[in-house]
Amino acid sequence: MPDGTPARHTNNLEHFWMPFTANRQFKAAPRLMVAAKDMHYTDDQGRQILDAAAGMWCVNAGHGRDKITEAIRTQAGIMDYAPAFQWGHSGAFDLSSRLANLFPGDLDYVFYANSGSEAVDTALKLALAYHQLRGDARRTRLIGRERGYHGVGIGGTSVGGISNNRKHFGNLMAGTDHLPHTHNLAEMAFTRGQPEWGTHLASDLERIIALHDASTIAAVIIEPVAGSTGVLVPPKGYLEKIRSICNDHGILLIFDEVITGFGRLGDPFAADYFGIVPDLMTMAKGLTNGAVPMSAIAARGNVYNTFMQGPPHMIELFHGYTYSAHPLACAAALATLDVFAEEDLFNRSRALASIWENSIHSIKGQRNVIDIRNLGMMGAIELAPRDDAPATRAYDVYLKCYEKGLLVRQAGDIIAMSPPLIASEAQVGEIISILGEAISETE
Ligand code: PXG
Repeated sequence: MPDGTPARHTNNLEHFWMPFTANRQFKAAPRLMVAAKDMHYTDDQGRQILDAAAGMWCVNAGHGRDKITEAIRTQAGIMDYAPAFQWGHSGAFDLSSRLANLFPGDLDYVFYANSGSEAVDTALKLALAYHQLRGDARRTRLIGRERGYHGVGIGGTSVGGISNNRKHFGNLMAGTDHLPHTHNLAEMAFTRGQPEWGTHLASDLERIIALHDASTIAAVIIEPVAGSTGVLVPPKGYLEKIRSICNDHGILLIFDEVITGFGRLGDPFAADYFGIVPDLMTMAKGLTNGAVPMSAIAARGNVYNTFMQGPPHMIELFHGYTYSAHPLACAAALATLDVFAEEDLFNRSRALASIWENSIHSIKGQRNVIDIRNLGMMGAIELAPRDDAPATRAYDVYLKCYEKGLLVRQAGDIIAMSPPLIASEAQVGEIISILGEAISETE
């Protein structure tokens, strides 16, 4: 220690309380990464690990992209930080114009936060305030969906639908309800792309509206393709029906595009892919290629303009973060958008998606595989749970993959994947071949 007192703690693995991790299990057999470039991580043993997860769904352009690294380095040397409250810097305005051009429809305004969780809680607050400012203050109810993941803020946890993420945290927000999820193995196992079955489940929104009355509902939040829970692809016509029910009842529709944004489905956003314009859209992850934390909320003109009504000297929205539109994040995001454009990565993603689909479905027939699903460059394989030991089979597959040099994600008994959009055809083949081996070697 600089002041001469002996260190109280040695540098070991004990003190980092790891998020969403079995801390004791991990620390007994750690997996430590030391470098990352393009499609690979390097671990502390010097092994190369093929990244089939884009880190955690975020490194869409692959790791260590020079242009992005250089932009961050340059910005750090020029101006490390600038407040975004009553103050500005050009990066924030440049980025917002670029994003507004990329967004579908009249999603023309951008608010910044630092994580998907903050983006979601911001979007929920915007929905509440929007209705209040319109004089419709009874609209306070927020509707999510079973198995939905909207981050870990109290708002996102409340509209989220993953039981483990909710059950330890008390009552959460009052006045939420949940649509049913759309997963049904009997009806849709091994579907390529969007299932035919399940469109009718959107009508449950009508049931929820009938129960609570439309006049009490502010917004519906939905992942266009549910990611974290293990890739649930929306049935054909489902999202369209949700949009039209929301329209009929004056309810805002929020698309949580934290995973689906920035080319994952071969379009800039899932909203483009499905041809649906939500009222608010959250994004994070791919926005900076994972290089600097940043998230954003896109709002339609009518939402933004609802706030721009009082005297011009008044702050219109009492909300924001110290690091909203952080200069390093703006620089990273601008460079990321350049990389996406220069390499035509969204179209590349679309072209690769059919190869991905054929490749992932080739695993059908392997032991314990009960479903395979895909859309764009997302995919998942569901395994039969072991009797009395749910999630252990997929965890074993996940570990075997790691030992064989492949990073995937595990959610319960599901293996989920989202390779960087720069993956070669050969690397897609390698991902599926290693995963297939790991599955076949797992009891
Ligand atoms: N919304 C969605 C749709 C997400 O997928 C968040 C919000 C929250 O983002 P932050 O940045 O606060 O984590 C997410 C995050 C996984 C996995 O293994 C998924 C996420 C994060 C980490 C792991 O599926 N999604």
